[in-house]
This record gives sequence, C-alpha cells and structure tokens, in this order.
Amino acid sequence: MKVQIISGRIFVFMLFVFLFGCSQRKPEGNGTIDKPNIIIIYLDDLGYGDLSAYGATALQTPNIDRLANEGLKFTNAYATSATCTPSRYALLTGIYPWRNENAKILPGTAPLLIGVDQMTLPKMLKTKGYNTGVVGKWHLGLGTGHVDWNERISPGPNEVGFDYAFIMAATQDRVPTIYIDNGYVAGLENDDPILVDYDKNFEGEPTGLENPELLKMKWHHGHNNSIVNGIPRIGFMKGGEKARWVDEEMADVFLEKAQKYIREKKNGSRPFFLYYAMQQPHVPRTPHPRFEGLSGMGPRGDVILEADWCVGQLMKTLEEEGLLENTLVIFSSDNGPVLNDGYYDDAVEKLGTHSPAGPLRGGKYSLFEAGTRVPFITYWKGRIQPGVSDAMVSQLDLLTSLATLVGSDIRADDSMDMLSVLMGDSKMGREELILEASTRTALRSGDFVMIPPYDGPAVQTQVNIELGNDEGYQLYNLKTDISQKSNIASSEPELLERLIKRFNEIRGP
Ligand code: NG6
Ligand code: CA
Repeated sequence: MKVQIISGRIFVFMLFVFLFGCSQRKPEGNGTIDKPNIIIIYLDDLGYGDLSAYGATALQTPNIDRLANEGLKFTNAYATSATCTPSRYALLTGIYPWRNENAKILPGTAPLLIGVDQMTLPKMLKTKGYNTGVVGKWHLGLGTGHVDWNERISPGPNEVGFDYAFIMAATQDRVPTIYIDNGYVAGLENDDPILVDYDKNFEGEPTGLENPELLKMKWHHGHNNSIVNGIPRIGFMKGGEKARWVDEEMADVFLEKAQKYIREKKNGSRPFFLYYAMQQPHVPRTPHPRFEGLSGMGPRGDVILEADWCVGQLMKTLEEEGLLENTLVIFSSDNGPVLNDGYYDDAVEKLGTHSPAGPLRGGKYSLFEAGTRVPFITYWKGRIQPGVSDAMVSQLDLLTSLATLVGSDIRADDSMDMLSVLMGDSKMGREELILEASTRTALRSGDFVMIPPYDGPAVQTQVNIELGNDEGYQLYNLKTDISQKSNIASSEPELLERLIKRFNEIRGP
C-alpha cells in the first residue's frame, strides 16, 4: 500500500518533469517558457487612481483588476514622462527621452522620431525570431518631414521593427483622422486625396473656431481647427472622406485588429509581440454608444469602462486560443491623468468623488508624482505569482528586461535589467530614475524625489494641474508623504545636496 502511494507520487513527479521538460525544450514554438508571446497594453492618460485595483471606488474596472489580482501589481512604476511622445519613445528604445531634443508632443505631420538604425524593443525581439505588431496610437512621427498621405508613408513603425502596423498617426484630437495600415491610409480613394497642414487651413474648409454651429463637442482651449465628425481637432485636413475614422468605433476597430493579429500569429511557428496602444481616456473621449452613460462620470469615465471591456475581450481571446500560459501581458499607461484637456466633456463636472491620480499630486504635464507614476501590471498565468510589488521600475527598463527574458544580449543605455522584478522573483528595483515633464526633469532616488527650481507657472490653469514648478528646490519623502505635501528641502540640506550632485551627474552639464 505504502509502496503504491510512493510510486504514485513518483509517477506524478515524473509526469510533471516530462511535461515541463518538453514545454521547455519546445524549440521555436509559438510562445514557450523562454520565449513567451508578449503583449504590452498601453493606455493613454490613464491615472494612478483610475482603476479599482488601484483604489478607485467610483469606477469599477473588473477586467484590468483581474490582471492586477492574478498578476503582479506595481505601486512604484513609472512612465518616463508626463506626456505621450517621450514616454512612448522611451518604452520602445530604452533611451531617456530628454536625451533627444525632439522628443516632445508631436504634431501629426512630424517626422519619425526614432532613427531607422536605432535599436528598438520590436527589433530586439525580431532577432530572437518574434513576429511583431503594433495596433493603436503611434504618436512618434512618420516619414522624413513632408509626408504625402496618398502614397506609402515611410519610414514608420514597419521601418523601426514592426512586421505589422495598424495605427493612428498621432492622437485622436490631431489630424489626420485616419488609420494607417502598414504604411497606407486605410480606405483611401484615389479621387479624394488627403491634404494635411498644421499652419494654415484649406480654403473653404470649416473650422471649430469659425463654425461652432457644426460642432457636437465644444472646444475649451486649442482644438479649434478642422472639424471631423462634429469634433474640432488640432491641425487642418482636407479630403479622404471615406478614410476618416468614426471616433465612437475606434475602440472596436483597434480591438478587432489586435484580436485578429493574435489569432493569426498563434498559428505561426514564431512567438509574437503585440504593442496594443489604446486611445482611452485621451481626448476627445468618444465612447461607443454601448458605454455611453455607464459610468455616471461622463465620457471620461465611460471610455475607461470601454477600455476595461476591451482588455477583457483581449484576454478572452488569449484564453480561447489557449495562449494564457505562454503569454506575458504587461499593462500600463503613458502618463498621468487630466480632466479638461481641451474640450467641454463633463470630465470635471461629473467627476464626483473619483480621484484619477489616487493619492498623488499633480497630473499629466506635471513633475509631481501623478505625471509619471502610473498603473503597471505584469501578468503571466502559471509563471508570475499573484502579488503586489513596491519595487521601483520604469517602462524604460522593458527593452533590456525583455531581452534577458528571450535570451538576447542586446542592451539599451538607460534601460536596466529588471526581469526578475517584473517576474516577481525579486523586489530589488531601481535605486534611481530621472522623471520628466515637458523637458523639465527631476530625480527620484530611493524613497525621495528632488525637483530642481523651474520658472513657469505653478499651475497650468487651462487643465488645472500643478506642474511642479517652484523657484526653490523641492524635496519629498515619498514613503511617508506620497502626496508630496511637505517640502523637506530646507530641513535636509545634506540629502538635498547629495541628490542635486547625483542629478547633475546623470543629466550632464
Ligand atoms: C496638447 C493638447 C492636449 C493633448 C496633448 C497631447 C492643446 C491645447 N492641448 O497640446 O489636448 O492632445 O497635447 O497629449 O492642444 S499626449 O497624451 O498625446 O501627450
Ligand atoms: Ca498620453
């Protein structure tokens, strides 16, 4: 009897070794333990406090919460910057954006910001046999300066490492309001070419400034150029009527493309990397009618619920395709939250008790914590144990960390190997990190953050966000003062001096 039990146990053990060993040895299969499929789900302007998993009570985000609860939820994770373009630049290149003077919020006509000879996350993965795709918001420039939107648009994502790219050029509030499918404007008709200009309007075309009667959404600041679907945009555009996106359908369109990519690549022999760059909750907030009014918080809340649903659908696809156990999912946001970002859309009026930044000070555009500290979750069924990590990590670290994961020795200068932290095997995160907001920088070091003096207004009044500018040095202990209420610069002169010295060393002269 006893012998039988033991041999039964040995059998189970042997079976486990056999199965596990096989899956590890599987050579170039679609997603293995050493080369899993990788998906980065990246939201636009989602704040640290916008998810119920991160403390929101007025909004429920069950699908993203599931990733957080069954994966690893980070409380000290950062986008590199408090705006979109620089954060995305860093995410894909592993280089601090303040090293590149052009890494600022880009117009829709800006040239490609990433050099075609520069190392990128998708390029690194391709050296290890991955198929790579991007679906969603690009906002890293396209072409070399004078894009003809009626020809192949190049260089773009395909030229910096993505085998597949279905994108919007810049932001939902910027022209051109069209999708680009592997370099070509989707649905463009030959006899209706697209023209785009950021300086002057095309004759006879209505604008938000001159034709308020045509608007279904009113502009508050900026956003008064060309009108598309009743929404006034940044920049002027003419033509391409059939190719123009319908804002309320955008979430479904990107989701379907992402799902299709996963289903197609699943059957290939190579693992895949999908960068799913969602547009919510950036302005203009245009929930599909299915989500309209659901949050009680106006369109900003509604599109967060819509985004949560999309994440749930994407995860369902992974589950249905049997990919949950060989896919690493990383969830985050490009910068902190903003309420009024240029349109009257009830974000302020219907906010109620909700705190998009959670306990953090500031918001999008800010050097205070809410600008760059964002939700960040790693999820990998069977590999990452559920938990919470307080280790400091940055999106900057993804290139090098994922290189380690897939057995590549490619490294990017500013990108640290945080793989064991991302997997939950270690809590030894970064010791220091430079934070950036519209080219102004600060140093996070251990529990402290030092913000040098900056000219400029304390508050950006149009968006009603504290920017972090002050005439003196600011020093905060984030461990005891997460809301940055008490500036200890004058009471901690030695610490301040040390951090200033270190800041100058990293930033250079
Ligand atoms: C600002 C826009 C803002 C938003 C932001 C980019 C105005 C007045 N404001 O210039 O609405 O589009 O750029 O946001 O035009 S980001 O998340 O892509 O960085
Ligand atoms: Ca953004």
